[in-house]
Amino acid sequence: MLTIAVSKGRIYQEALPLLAEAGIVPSVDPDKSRKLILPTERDDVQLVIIRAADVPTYVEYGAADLGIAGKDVLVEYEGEGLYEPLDLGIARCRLMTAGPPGRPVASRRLRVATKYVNTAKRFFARRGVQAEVIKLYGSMELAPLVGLADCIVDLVDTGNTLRANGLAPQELIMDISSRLVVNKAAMKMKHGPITELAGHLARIVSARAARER
Ligand code: PRT
Ligand code: MG
Repeated sequence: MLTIAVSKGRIYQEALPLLAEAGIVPSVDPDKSRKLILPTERDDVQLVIIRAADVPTYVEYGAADLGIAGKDVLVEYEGEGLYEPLDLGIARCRLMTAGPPGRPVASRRLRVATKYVNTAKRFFARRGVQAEVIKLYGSMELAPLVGLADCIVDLVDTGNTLRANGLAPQELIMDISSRLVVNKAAMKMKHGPITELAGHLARIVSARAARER
């Protein structure tokens, strides 16, 4: 049995057609069911539905053999027990700094609000900027509006969320897409089925990319 960890939101929506092309079709709709383990039409594959940020943990500890996770989550996780064999090219966005347009550079240490604490610290350290990073769990856009922070580090897609809150994108930290991740021990123990699935997904992804060109 192969167990694949996927989060329920936009990654699931975009992963579903990819998985379906590889013959993996859940036999229950997670939006209509409270089940967290979804059997699929392939009796050798099941999905577990978890929070996006928990995917690397499940895969690193071998509770799932494979997972699909955003590069933002993987970079922030800083784990060591994961292979990342394939960029699935889905759930694309950019990890950016953002803040009120035209605000003068803070005279004190820059205060940054984000849920990507490790990534933000590394980004500002690399540029030699003294930053105090404040951990938030959501609604980062609010922080500069109420004086909690000078800027934020968050994901940007259309930019509508920033604009709606009077913020502007500033610097690109990295381009984001979702990746296939694999548990290291499973890669040895279930080498055949995992490389077969990863290979199948890789062919689907490159066929898609060729169509988009
Ligand atoms: O929902 P839950 O709290 O469990 O976790 P989650 O919110 O992290 O899950 P989900 O499904 O919302 O997002 C999971 C993954 O999707 C992220 O880790 C990214 O890899 C990827 N992704 C791609 C995005 C976006 N695009 C995105 N735009 N995740 C979030 N956003 C948010 C962003 O945080 C901001 O609030 O959308 C807003 C910006 O969008 P625009 O279009 O207004 O710029
Ligand atoms: Mg969400």
